[in-house]
Amino acid sequence: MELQETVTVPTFTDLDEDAFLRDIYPQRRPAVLRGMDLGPCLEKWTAEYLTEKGGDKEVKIHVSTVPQMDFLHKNFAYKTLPFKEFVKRASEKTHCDYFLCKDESYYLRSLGEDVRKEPADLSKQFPDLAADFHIPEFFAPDQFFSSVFRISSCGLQLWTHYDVMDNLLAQVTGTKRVVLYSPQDALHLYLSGDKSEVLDIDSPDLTRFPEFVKAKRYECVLEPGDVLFIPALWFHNTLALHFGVGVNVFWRHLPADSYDKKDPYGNKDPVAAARALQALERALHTLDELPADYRDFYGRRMIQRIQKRTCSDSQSTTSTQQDSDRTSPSNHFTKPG
Ligand SMILES: O=C(O)CCC(=O)C(=O)O
Repeated sequence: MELQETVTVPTFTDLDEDAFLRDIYPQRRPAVLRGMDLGPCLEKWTAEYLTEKGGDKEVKIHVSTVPQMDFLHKNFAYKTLPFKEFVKRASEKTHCDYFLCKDESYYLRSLGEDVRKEPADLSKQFPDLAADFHIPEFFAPDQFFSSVFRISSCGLQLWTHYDVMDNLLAQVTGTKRVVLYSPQDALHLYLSGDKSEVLDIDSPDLTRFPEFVKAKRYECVLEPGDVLFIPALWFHNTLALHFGVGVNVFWRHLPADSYDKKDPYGNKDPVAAARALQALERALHTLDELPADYRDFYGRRMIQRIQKRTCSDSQSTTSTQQDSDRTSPSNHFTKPG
């Protein structure tokens, strides 16, 4: 694919908490942090060690006949295996024991004890291994949301999606390519909920997804010991270049009550955003009362109003109360119910 602008995510070496909070965090842009103290996991977490220490705990995993996992069309199956058997299979290329085919791919995104209610926490689900991993102290303890094991077969690619919390993705074993897109490119990513419909980001079908070339691609390759800061709402797509073990840590950077309380994954839209989206659905439903040419006209007026009011790269920031009064006879779009 030509034309898509590509940017390398900047790498910062030996940053301490003060430098991160002063120089990186406020930019709200991804950054690779190198040389952090992640603890003994860096030497210890081989497939053999994880197999031995992780034990027989049952884990729910994704298994797929192809390495490119697709959540929208569900080209994978959820299966359960003892942790040590899962690690063995994820670290080998072909399997004697398998579910779907000899060279199937595996992925673990660890879950909480009660998967519907509790976020994943390494210290609860894998206490023996958690002691090996030191979480970078870049946020207050009460902002902590979850720590999630990410273990993948070589070649495993995870679909492009966003999460609603700030995230440090630590690569412990193996290397991983990560491609990111800014939240400001959301309209070029063909979203279905929190996921992009463009599955093959390296060779996209531009007949189906012509706008995708306009999305700026941010890219990095994480080496063992690297930590990628993924600000909330930044889209990311990961590709394991080897058998890979990592941990990611989500933390809340908005006030705690902004988040959906029933969200063990950290990917439900903030409460106010969910309400606004519902209000939009109601507004669209109301437009259905009109003939097509009126729907088209008022739809365009709504788009203009939304752009002016919300997009930081439109003129909205300079729009006056007079503009806003002129474009909207009533203010009901600004106060979703
Ligand atoms: O590293 C991976 O496998 C996926 C990471 C991810 O999606 C995340 O940290 O939110």
